[in-house]
Amino acid sequence: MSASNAEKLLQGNRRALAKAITLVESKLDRHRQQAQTLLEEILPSTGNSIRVGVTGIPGVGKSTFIEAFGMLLISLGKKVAVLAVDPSSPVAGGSILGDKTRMELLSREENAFIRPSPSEGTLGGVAHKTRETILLCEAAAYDVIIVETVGVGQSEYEVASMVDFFLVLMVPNAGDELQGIKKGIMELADALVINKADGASVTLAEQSRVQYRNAINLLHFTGFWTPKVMTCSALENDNIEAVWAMIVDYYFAALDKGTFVKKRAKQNAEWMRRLMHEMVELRLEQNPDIKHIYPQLEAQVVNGTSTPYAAAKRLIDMI
Ligand SMILES: Nc1nc2c(ncn2[C@@H]2O[C@H](COP(=O)(O)OP(=O)(O)OP(=O)(O)O)[C@@H](O)[C@H]2O)c(=O)[nH]1
Ligand SMILES: [Mg+2]
Repeated sequence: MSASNAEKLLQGNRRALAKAITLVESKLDRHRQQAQTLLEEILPSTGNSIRVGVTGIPGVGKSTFIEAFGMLLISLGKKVAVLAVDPSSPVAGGSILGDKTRMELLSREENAFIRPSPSEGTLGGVAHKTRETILLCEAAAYDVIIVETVGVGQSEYEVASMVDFFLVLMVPNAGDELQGIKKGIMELADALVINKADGASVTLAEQSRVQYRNAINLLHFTGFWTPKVMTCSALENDNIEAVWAMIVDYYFAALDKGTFVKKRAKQNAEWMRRLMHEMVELRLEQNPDIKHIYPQLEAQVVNGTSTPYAAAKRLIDMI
């Protein structure tokens, strides 16, 4: 990418941003180096956004919610980026946000940038280059970055580890209230938002809210923030402002307590660890000696002349 492209990116040019994201997602060696140079160049202009993760089971209303939420932010004069992280699970069948139609209004806004997730998988992770993409969007002066993922598989953990605020969308449900939610998710969430609180579901949504709130109280959170539980209707654009107000509250409280900065620092340390693992895996795959001897060692393991441990150890020692 030429210097002028980096400049255009910093000026908020959308084409330059799209190009930069394509560059960081590229698996070609020479692109990787260019991407690294670009990321270092823009680094001083990053960090100035609120990063919001949005997750929920298929059909909960993520796209509808992000459309309503995004339009609200646009009306407040914010620039909004929407990024998607695909779960590794084939359940979702590839790229989410493929249905840009569900964000019809938002996708037409000059101050909105919607980036679907690349559909192929990456080495050892579901996150593709979402962290790098967040930085690029920040360099292009986006104020709120929404990272969407479908609540199946491991992607929620990935997304929670790269955002400031993690929002879990729920549907109103009766009976065994906690059925639809994985226990771990409750500990990741900064807010549970029960969507579709409209029409005949208003009462049920309210009942769900009380039950989730009670469940959260049982978890005895000790930090400065206890996850909030609220209801909204993305379809009817109801209570969406309250969701934003809650995130703003969190933001200022977290800044004030110093936890905002600490959380990001911890996330960076975790990111470094992940990158190290990714690099080791890449080296293993690209090492010509390993490539050469691998089939032999595998055959030995299969026919019982070598133990899996001994074979793996021999390969690792070749790095
Ligand atoms: N009644 C009601 N329906 C809603 C609401 N939000 C979304 N829906 C409907 O629920 C269905 C699914 O909404 P989506 O926004 O596509 O849900 P999603 O979570 O993005 O679904 P996937 O992309 O498949 O994971 C659509 O028919 C929406 O119109 C809401 O607040 N109230
Ligand atoms: Mg959707």
